[in-house]
Amino acid sequence: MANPRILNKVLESKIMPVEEVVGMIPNGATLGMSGFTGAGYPKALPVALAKRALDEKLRGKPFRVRVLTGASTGPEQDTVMSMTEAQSFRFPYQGDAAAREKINNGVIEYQDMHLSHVGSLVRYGYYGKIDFAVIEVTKINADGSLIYSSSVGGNNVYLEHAEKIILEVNSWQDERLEGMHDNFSVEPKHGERVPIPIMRTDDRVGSPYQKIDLSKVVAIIETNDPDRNAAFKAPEDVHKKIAGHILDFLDGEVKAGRLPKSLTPLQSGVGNIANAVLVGLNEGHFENMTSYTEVIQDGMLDLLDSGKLRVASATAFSVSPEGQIRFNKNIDRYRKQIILRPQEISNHPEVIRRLGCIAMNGFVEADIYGHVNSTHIAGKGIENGIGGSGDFARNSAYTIFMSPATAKDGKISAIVPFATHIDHTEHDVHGIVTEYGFADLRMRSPKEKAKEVIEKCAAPEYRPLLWDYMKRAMKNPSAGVHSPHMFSEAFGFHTNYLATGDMRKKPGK
Ligand code: 0RQ
Repeated sequence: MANPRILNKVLESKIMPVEEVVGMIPNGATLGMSGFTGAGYPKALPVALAKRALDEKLRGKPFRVRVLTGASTGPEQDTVMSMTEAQSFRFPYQGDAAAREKINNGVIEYQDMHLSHVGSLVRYGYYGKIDFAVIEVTKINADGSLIYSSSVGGNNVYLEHAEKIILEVNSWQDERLEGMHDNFSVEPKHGERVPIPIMRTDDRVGSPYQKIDLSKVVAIIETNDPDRNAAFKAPEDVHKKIAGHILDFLDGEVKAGRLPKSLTPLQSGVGNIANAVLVGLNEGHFENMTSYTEVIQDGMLDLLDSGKLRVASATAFSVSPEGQIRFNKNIDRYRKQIILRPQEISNHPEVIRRLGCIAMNGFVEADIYGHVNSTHIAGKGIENGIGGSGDFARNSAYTIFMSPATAKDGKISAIVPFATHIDHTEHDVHGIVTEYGFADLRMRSPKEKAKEVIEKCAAPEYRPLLWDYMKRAMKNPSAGVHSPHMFSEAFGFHTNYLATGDMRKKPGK
């Protein structure tokens, strides 16, 4: 029986079982896949690639491919393709435990990249020839144009740039997603770009449909599989306190006349803390807000439901299974309030700067001078990646980073003398928040920032240790005066942790 989601006759004739399609992919191929958070990623071909990698391994033949995506994906892609070592190279973001382990063990090469830069880098050929674009869609129109599914991410770039196209038409995705996407590509060449005409969060500048070169399509795979996003934890006390400090800060900015009562467009990062801040905003008194962000998570749906948020622009959904049910139930209303754009537009510096966004993202560690590490544990192993945090941090009107003050039962302080990896420099960071308070770093010199960060954000048991370092550095002639640092001790917290399992305990003590 004909698939009502595939209305183009030429493309309909290309429907094939996934077992046949996987044979088209040569060892070493580069694939540009859809997918952003656990949304809109291909569900069938990655699993078939993983099986093939195992089969070939048994026969003593290598089979590995290079995988570029929008951002993180779901278990059918990152988990299985990492466990089977089917992916040899991964770009530009991941958030998967199996992928993380293989990356940190050197089995997968990973390049972590600002998400707004992906399009330009791919178009300029830095990743070589893209052999196949593998893109999940909700529907194919009679003219062959595509209706994307629950994410847009880098789809436009991979479809434009790849030699061949494989489409997965997923009947699980709600057909009423039609109309939510706003497809608009940045001019490929540097120097020939024109302004992106987004003046307000809800401006639509492109088309709900994606046109493609139909002659490049080599296969269509039919699927009926759910997106898989993890459920959010209910906000804990620590998260609620962090949210409270942020709300107080924003209140102060409204009172000072620097922000309107509806705030400026919100960008909220991934994870439980970011979601808790959205929950806090829903309980607070700001009204008529908008959001120019990357992902729509449950907290964003709450804000849309309560009417406090008028409109949200993003590139993907990252809703829990419960959130998904709510989304499908109210999709006709959400369609008027939510716009999904390519990640090069959702994260575009020009638009973020024009709108004056309020960026709120999680961090792994921050140092006393306000440098932020979002990505690396003890400066060596990757956690997830920078994602869009850099795009928003550099260009927003307000750049706030948030985290609990400690990790691993207090054995790790998130506030350290010197961050072991720096994703966001002191020049980008306006505020650092933990459950203990909000360090306002605007209008402060490095030494003034250090006082603010230690007093407002560090856990009480770490404050004396941080002051001890800071005071000795200030007296030490070789530590310098502007941003005093003693290189022999700057990573003392980390070397303690590696030696004793606790940043507070020196080896042998
Ligand atoms: O580990 O899962 O084993 O318990 O890191 O930490 O506290 O649950 O916080 O889920 O909000 O994630 C920075 C990772 C925070 C995230 C990060 C361990 C901790 C725990 C997670 P367990 P929490 P969150 C752009 C937004 C970069 C990308 C970004 C992130 C786990 O926010 O990936 O900003 N950000 N994208 O125990 C050792 C430390 C640690 C530590 C935390 N100092 N040392 N382990 N952990 N700090 C826009 C988008 O919308 C995508």
